[in-house]
Amino acid sequence: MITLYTFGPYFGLPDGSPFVTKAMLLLKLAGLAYAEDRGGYGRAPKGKLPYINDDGVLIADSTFIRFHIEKKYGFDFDAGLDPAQKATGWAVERMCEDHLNWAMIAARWVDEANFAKGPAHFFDAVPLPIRPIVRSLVRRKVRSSLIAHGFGRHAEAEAFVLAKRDIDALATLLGDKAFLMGKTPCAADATAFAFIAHLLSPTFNAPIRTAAERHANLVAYRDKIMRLYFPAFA
Ligand SMILES: N[C@@H](CCC(=O)N[C@@H](CS)C(=O)NCC(=O)O)C(=O)O
Repeated sequence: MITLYTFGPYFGLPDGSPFVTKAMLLLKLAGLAYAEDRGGYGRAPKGKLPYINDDGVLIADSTFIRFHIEKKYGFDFDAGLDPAQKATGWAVERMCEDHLNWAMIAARWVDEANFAKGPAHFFDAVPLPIRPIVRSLVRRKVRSSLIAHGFGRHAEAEAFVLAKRDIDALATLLGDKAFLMGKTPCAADATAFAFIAHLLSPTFNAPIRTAAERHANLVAYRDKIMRLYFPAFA
């Protein structure tokens, strides 16, 4: 029995976090049934979601969830790919998770209007007297992490130049293929889908959303994977 710890659906998406969305798709691609639990954040082994509990074994981090699925269930997400395709897939994952993600965090957590429509709602369940305090403490923590990483030190226009490169690279790599590496989804599709779906969320007004919307293939890819694996959100 696998339990996936999640934030829950937000912004018209299966989860408010792209990393949780990625983990959901990995489990679905591997054909593994799982239950969702929205109450695990406080006990997260690495202080972040997602993590899973697989028959008593805790695995934290979406990539380690992938490795766990591959090892325990013998499911090879990259079956049929040649070494260069596997390397490209890995590079795509790192680009989305460790670069493009920061642009998305900035668009959601720094921009006032987007914050109010988006992440501010993560705290709706916090009792009212302390809600604004918790909300602003977490927001300050996120801003500090943007500075610590370095992405948050760029001017908005500079950050956009960098993020647009990522988005354009995703669109170029996908081309007119069904999935990133051809006719079958691979591990990198779980990451790419999660980030493209989050970028395209209509909740947020941001140049990175417009840049993604300009690529018809990215929109069609999001729509197709949503229909296939998350029909309730299609
Ligand atoms: N490397 C991690 C990243 C996970 C991550 O950044 N999760 C964020 C949500 S998008 C989180 O739980 N943040 C809460 C916090 O940092 O307190 C993974 O792949 O699972």
